[in-house]
Amino acid sequence: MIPFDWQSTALLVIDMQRDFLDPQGYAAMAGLDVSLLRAAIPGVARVLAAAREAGLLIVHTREANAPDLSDVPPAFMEATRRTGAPVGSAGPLGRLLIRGEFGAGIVDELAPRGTEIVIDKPGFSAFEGTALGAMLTMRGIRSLILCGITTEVCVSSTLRTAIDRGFRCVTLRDACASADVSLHDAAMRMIQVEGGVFGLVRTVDDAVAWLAEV
Ligand code: C5J
Repeated sequence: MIPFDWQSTALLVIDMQRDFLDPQGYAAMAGLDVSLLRAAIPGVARVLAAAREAGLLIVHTREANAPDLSDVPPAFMEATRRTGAPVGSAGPLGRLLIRGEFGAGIVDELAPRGTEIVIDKPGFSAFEGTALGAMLTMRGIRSLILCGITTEVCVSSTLRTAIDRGFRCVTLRDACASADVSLHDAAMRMIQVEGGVFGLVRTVDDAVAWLAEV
């Protein structure tokens, strides 16, 4: 099951934003198959509901950059230019991946509630350039349950930093998604390499069953 003490565990919901999930957002403009990314929504909704019921600390992240683009990692800026959907350019949901724009918001189905933490992050790992680490430490959090998108980019980057920072982690395979299913599967296998160097992989059912008992 999930070998964590619930009082020192947080649910981390990564980048479930319109820019990745809406057919008019950044990911669609960059040529990604948004329908595959949307496959994460039901699983995230289920674990979110169970975590709320159990009173777990919940943190949502958004990949959202400064309007003047000063915090966009150069490699990402260049990559998004190559795909034809540069960060900060105009789209139907507002400027792509920019803080405060409609597209940078979390989809309505998973909208954060008042007591939940929402963190804007300029890069891929939710720990980079944010107060996430300090916030978790202040609240006595030592374990994380991770879900969200994309599996191979922001979920993986965040997971790897969390592991390096000493957090114990469970990643929920059916509450993460990629626009390339083979990358999702490979990322899940990488977590479990060498006995599980990046923690455990579990399902939403596992998490919901665990949360029902806390
Ligand atoms: C990407 C993310 N893929 N949230 N961001 O650019 O994974």
